[in-house]
Amino acid sequence: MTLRIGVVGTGMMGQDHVRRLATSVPNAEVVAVSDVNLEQAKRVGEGVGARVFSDGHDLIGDDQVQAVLIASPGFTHEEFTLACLAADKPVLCEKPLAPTIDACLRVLEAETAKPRRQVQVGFMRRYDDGFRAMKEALEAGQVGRPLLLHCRHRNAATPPGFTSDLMITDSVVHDIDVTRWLLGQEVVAANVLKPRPSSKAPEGLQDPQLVLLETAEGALVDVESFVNCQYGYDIRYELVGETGTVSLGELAGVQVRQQERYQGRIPTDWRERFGAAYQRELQEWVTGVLQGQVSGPSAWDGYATTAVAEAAVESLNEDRRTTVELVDRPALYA
Ligand code: ISE
Repeated sequence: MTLRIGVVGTGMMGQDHVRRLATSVPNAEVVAVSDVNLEQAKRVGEGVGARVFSDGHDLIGDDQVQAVLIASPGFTHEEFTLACLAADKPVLCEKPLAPTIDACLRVLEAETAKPRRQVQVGFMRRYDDGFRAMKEALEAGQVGRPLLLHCRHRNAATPPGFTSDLMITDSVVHDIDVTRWLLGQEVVAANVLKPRPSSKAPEGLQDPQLVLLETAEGALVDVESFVNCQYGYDIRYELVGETGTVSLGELAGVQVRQQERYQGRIPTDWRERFGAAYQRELQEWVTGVLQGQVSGPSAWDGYATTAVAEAAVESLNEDRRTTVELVDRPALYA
């Protein structure tokens, strides 16, 4: 059986997903792509023999399309996800589920009217071997009760127009999701500290930031978000428990020791660092949908993460600790 997929958005991530779905995910076929940039959509669509639309709604309504992957800009996610729910089509939506709490709640409302989950959010770190091993070590009791989580999230450079708020809503959202998933606790408060901005960052960008999160059971999480670090894409984690620590391997691949030096590769960006995670994410999504179930990160995860991100942005802009209030978790996401 093959899942016929439509991909909304053919920018950087859309192209990456189309290529992977078309070439290396078993039982997946990309039958349609859409983008407001029609020329780009045509180039991407022609490469895989897909039909091409300029409007994502037309793609979602197309009879050939059985399931939808949304990789368009964040502000369009709500309308396309709601359209997929209205058309009864499973959807994998890139993060964020939607940029505001209210928009996420509208998606929750639409999905909870259904008997089963249909929405998955693209928090791909949950599919990474290293992140999974950290969670397994914690759950096996190897380090005792978790107390602290140190997260480093560095990008080499930002695209034009990147803002201080986006450092949280575009980047730190992943660390918020990992915190909730790894520790199995909601985040209840945020406090953003602002060191001296790097002279290598564009004028006016508060880069780096230190985002402090407090969890419901009192663990503390510090996230360094540094998006113009210059040297590559660098993700590091250390979980500190009562009896030990778990660290995420720093560098993927091999390290060469030679002539009194050692060398290893630092990824260029997240597509390289998390390539295997994206692969597994798509594969599990396709297999699940073909079996009639969607089980990856849920719309609830998307909502909770956006709620924490909103609180953190408020802290960033108002220089104070902010708290997070979530609505009751609907039974669909128990
Ligand atoms: C980017 O949009 C992503 O989603 C990456 O996973 C993240 O690490 C990066 O910081 C974001 O800009």
